[in-house]
Amino acid sequence: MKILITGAAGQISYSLVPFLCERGIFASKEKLDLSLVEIPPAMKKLDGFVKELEDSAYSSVNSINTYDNINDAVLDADWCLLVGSIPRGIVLNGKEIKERADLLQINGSIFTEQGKAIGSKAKNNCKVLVVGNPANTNALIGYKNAKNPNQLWMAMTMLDALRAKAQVAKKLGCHVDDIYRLAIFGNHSPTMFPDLENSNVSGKNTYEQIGDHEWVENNFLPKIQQRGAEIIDARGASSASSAARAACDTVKNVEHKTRSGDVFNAAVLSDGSYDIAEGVFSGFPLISDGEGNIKIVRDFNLSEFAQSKIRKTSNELLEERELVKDLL
Ligand code: NAX
Repeated sequence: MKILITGAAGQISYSLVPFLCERGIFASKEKLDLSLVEIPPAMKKLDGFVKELEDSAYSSVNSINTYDNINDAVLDADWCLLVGSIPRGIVLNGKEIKERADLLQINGSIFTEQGKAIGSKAKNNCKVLVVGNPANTNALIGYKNAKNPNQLWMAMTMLDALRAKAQVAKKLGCHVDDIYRLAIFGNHSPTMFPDLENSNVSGKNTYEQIGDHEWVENNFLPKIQQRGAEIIDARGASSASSAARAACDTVKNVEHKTRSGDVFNAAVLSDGSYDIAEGVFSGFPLISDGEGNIKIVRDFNLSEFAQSKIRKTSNELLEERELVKDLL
């Protein structure tokens, strides 16, 4: 199994790579060939991380190679985890990148190149998870440039789902594992919509058990939508350990059959389900058959409240697509 990870010297990868090396994440029992990609200035830091990985002596790992460009790294890859991107607020050529449009353009050029490399050189059944923000639109750019419809492209919304489950578990005093069918719709941004109305805890409807719409709308929703900012405020850095765990969980959920009656979360190419604009990458409830096939679950009933929130996030995805249309 060849696993490619970009942004490998960054803070998410520092937790993500060790998580992936634990047994039981991938369905295959094959040992892992890790293909770690960084930009040239970060190669020394990456070498330091590789020394630590070697010192961890993982029995699941066959080889570890580092690259300063994706083209050499991606040959025959089974999975590509695209974590590397340019964060908002960075100063490039003396100008601070503050606007979403600028960020989309800069990262767009990264994902154009990465998409082309993955489409032509990775395996035909390669699975790609985009973590680097703006993740949904980066995934769209990568997918369009890959021009290889056999490959599965996704953007990460699992962290939003895990955050939502943690808050529900606190509210209801249940365990996170008892929560089923909790879905994140839309963009991985503050417009994303975590739906509780189709979720259940040990068979009983989650929304009804909470029984407090005011809490759902004015406490839970903003909490999940703004959780990233809350972490940055407290830690002085963005979520890393939890993001790594969510990326690893996404891989595990794609690789293994979804437990009966449940869904998992990622953003995939919209086919227009739930009136989300066709052709954008949107969060949906998904199931996996454990053999590399995932499907959107289409039996969620959405209230007028849910539909209005989903329209908003769908419109934001359309706006983002418009901003990068020259890259598609
Ligand atoms: P870091 O800045 O610590 O690491 C990013 C790494 O990517 C750096 O080492 C950088 O050198 C590298 N990089 C940049 N361009 C590259 C390229 N073209 N090829 C290879 N490597 C490249 O950021 P980190 O905290 O690890 O976050 C990574 C990304 O995840 C950010 O875009 C961040 O916004 C995003 N996140 C996404 C989340 C999600 O749920 N989808 C949640 C967590 C996180 O905020």
